Amino acid sequence: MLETAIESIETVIVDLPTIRPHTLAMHTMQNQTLVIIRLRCADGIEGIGESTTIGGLAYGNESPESIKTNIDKHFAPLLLGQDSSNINAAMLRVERSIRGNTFAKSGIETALLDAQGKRLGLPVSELLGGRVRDTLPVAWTLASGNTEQDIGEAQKMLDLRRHRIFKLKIGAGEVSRDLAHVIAIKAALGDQVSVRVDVNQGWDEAVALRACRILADNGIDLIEQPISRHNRTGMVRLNAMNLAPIMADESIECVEDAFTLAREGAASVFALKIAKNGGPRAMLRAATIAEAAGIALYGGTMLEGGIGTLASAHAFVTLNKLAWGTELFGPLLLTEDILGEPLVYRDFELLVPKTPGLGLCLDEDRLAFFRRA
Ligand code: MUC
Ligand code: MG
Repeated sequence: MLETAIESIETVIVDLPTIRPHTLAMHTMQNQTLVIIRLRCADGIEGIGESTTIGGLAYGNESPESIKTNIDKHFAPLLLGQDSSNINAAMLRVERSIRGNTFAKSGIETALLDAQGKRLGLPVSELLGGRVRDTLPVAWTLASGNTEQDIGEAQKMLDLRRHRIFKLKIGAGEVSRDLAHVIAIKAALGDQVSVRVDVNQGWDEAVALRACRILADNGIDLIEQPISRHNRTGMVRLNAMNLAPIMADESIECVEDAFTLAREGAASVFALKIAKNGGPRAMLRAATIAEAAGIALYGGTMLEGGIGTLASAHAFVTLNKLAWGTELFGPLLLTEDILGEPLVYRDFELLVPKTPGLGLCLDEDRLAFFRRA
């Protein structure tokens, strides 16, 4: 048997509490559910991946349970016995037989990259062509649902020197109340911070036309996914108004969406996410399309734990330009960790490890404790 053959793929669902309820337009999170992938090879190397979404099926087309079932029943039989060191061939084999399922694909590709990095003694960033920076700026999302609490939380983050970019989750509530909430937070935090909003598709175009203008007039730097992902021409019209920059998030469900949005001029910033594109390498293909079209980049998250966060980080550090920074704060939203060592956040940035693979190890006891029965 080939030394680098894949011998087994195990999926583990882990439920972890959040530090507070996290309210998005479509769902309020009380905890986060991670799907951990353990890909073991004949040479004894284990690659670790993560496929995580938000709110069951509230955000994307895959749930933690469907991700686990689909990897167990469909991905694993395709991959067992295949060469884990040839990531192109392994992912092509997956791509030929499995439509969509980008979240599951992302976790599998991450595990392959981690395994190969460990085998070669290289960080994943080097497998992806090499890093151009060692740290990444990290935004924090204010989503307690309460204006005063959000202001206090932002001030604490500034004092800790952990975050100075804040993203506000709006779109679920009454529009005038949402706008007042955002304006109050921006006024309290002042010009030393960047305040942005994520509407998570919550508005129709008529509301967005008025609301985006008010947000821009009040110093909001970036407006993420104001309207439905299906209303692409509406995104084009909003983008053409040249108010605050419009960022596409849910509009990008695959690399091909990135091309369509770029061609049509639907956004001036793209939120890049490994889960939405089908893995770190697929995400970098979307980034290349954006760069060629003159669209600025932002390192997004599906609020993954440490594994998915580091997989994203290793890919983001290879990008020439990341004008809008990242929001790789997922592990900081959780009260518990399943990694041996927590990720290092310092001076408003995340440090990306230089040790082989993703640069992490699992805490087996904590994983056993938090895994779903
Ligand atoms: C999203 O839509 O961007 C990212 C940060 C956060 O709080 O929610 C996510 C999802
Ligand atoms: Mg978003």
